Amino acid sequence: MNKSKRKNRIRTNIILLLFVIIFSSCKTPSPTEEEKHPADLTGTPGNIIPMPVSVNLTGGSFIFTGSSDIYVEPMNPEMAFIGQYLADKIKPSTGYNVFVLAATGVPGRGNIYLTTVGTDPSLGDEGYELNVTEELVTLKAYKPSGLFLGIQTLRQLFSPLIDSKTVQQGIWRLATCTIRDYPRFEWRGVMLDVARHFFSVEDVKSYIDMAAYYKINRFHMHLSDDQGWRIQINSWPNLAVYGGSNQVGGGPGGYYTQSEYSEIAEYAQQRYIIVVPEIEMPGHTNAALASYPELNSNGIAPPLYTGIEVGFSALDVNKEITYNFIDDVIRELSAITPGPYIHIGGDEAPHVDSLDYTRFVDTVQTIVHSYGKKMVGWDEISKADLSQSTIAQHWANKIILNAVSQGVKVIMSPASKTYLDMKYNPSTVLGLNWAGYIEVMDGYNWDPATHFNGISENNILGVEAPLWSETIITLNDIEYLAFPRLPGHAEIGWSPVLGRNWDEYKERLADHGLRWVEMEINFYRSPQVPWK
Ligand code: TNX
Repeated sequence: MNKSKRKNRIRTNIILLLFVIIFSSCKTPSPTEEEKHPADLTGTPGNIIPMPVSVNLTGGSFIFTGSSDIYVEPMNPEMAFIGQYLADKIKPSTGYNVFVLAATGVPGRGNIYLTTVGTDPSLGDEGYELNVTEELVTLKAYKPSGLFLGIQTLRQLFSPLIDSKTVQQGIWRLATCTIRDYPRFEWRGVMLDVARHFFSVEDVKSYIDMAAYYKINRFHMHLSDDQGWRIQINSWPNLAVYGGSNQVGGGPGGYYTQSEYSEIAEYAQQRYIIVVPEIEMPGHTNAALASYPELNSNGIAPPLYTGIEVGFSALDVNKEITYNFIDDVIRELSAITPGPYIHIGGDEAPHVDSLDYTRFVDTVQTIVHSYGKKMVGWDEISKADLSQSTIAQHWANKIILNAVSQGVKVIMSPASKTYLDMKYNPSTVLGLNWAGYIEVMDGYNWDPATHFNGISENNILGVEAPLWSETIITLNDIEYLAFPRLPGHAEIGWSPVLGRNWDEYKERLADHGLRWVEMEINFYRSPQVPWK
C-alpha cells in the first residue's frame, strides 16, 4: 500500500468512526406515552396569593416553550438581575435554558417582556400591570420593584409544577389575562426571632425567599434578647462572642458577623425587602448584661440565660455607660443597615420606673436619629414623646393609642392574629399559646383597620407577622409554623379588603399547598383547607 492509499484508508476509518459516534449519540429511545402526548401543565390563574386588585381572564393561552426568552427594557444591572431572578426560578422545572436579553421595543412572539419604559406613574413603587396574550407576556411597572412583585404573580400563573426542583415534561400553558395590581399597605413584614434560637445565614435566606413569593417587603430581625446576642459589634466584642454563645435550652447559639449581616441585608434588598434590625432594650437584655458587668447596676454580670421567662432583665437606665453602649451599638448597626429603620424593642421592662422608661425611650430616639435612622418600637414606646417619623408596632397593649394620638403610624401585629409562634391547636407540638390558638382561618379572618378600637386605616402603615423562636430550632420548624399562615398575612397587607373572604381564599391556599410540596416546604396540613 502506498503512502497516499494508506492515508485514504485512515481517513475513511476516521470518518466511519465519527459516524458511529454521532449516530449513537443521536439515537434516542422510542418516545414514551408522555412524550407523544405531553402533559398539559396549565396554571390556574385565579389562584394568586395575595389576590391582585384586578384580574381579567381573556380565555386564551400563552405557551412558554424552549425558545421563550426574557427581554428587559431598559437593560441595566438592576433589570438584568430581575430578569435573571425570573429565569432562575423557572429553569429547574422547565429545563429550558432561558436567556435574559435586552429589548428595544416589543420583542417577538413567545417571549416574556419586562419593562419600565413609558409606564404609568400612578402604579407607584410597587404596582405593576401584567398582560398575557397568546403572543406575549408583558409585565410593566413604573419601578423595578414593581416588576419584581409582578414576577411573583407571573410565577403563580404557571402550574404549581413550575416550583419543582427537577425537570417536568409538559406544555407550560398560561391563561391569557390582564392584571393591574398595587398594595393596600406600605409595610408588609415578617419578623424572625434569631435570639432565642439562632438560624444560619442560609436558613434566613430561605425564609426571605418564601416571604418574597408573597410580596412581603420588610424582614424584621430580632437580633438580641435575654438568651442571645446575635450581631457582632466591634466596639463591644463580648456581646456576640460571649452573649451569643448560648440559646434556649442550652446549645451552641451563634451570631452573624457584620459581613454576614450585610450579606443578608443585600440578599433581602435584591428581593426588594428592607431588613429592619431590632436590638431589644431596656428589657430583654440578659445576654448583654451577662457579657459586660459594667452594664449592671451592681457591677456583677448575671449568668447566661437559657429559659423562656420574660420581663426579668433591664439595662440600668440611670447609668451613663448604658447610653455609651447604646450609641456604639446603634452607630455600628446603622452603618451596616441599608434600610431607614432601627427597631429598639422597648417591650416588657416592668421593673423600670415609668418616668425613667419614657426618658430612656426619648434619649434612644435621639440616638437613632443622630445616625439618620427612623425608630421603630413595640406598643410600650407609646408612653414616650414620639417623633412623627417613629413607628409603633402593636402587639397587645392599649397604650398603643397614645402613639396614635401623637400622630404616629402603627404596624399591626396583634398577637392573637399574627403571631406565627402561636400553636394552631392544642395538639400542635411546636409553639406557644399565651395569645391563644391560631388556626389558619383565624389568622386570615381579620382586618387591620377594624381590629382595634381607635386604630383605623389612616393610622396604619401596615401588617407584620412575628415568629418568636422559643420552641423552634430548625428551618423545618420555621416552615411548619409559617405555612400556611404567612400567605394570609401577606394577603391582608396587600389585597383590598373588599371581597376578601375565607371560603374563597382557602381554595387558593390549597393550590399553594401543591407549590410547597414542590418547594419541599414543611407545612401544616390544616383540616380547614381543602388540600389537593
Ligand atoms: C411576647 S411580643 C414577647 C416576646 C416573646 C413572645 C412569645 C413581644 C414584644 N414580646 O418576647 O418571645 O411573646 O410569643
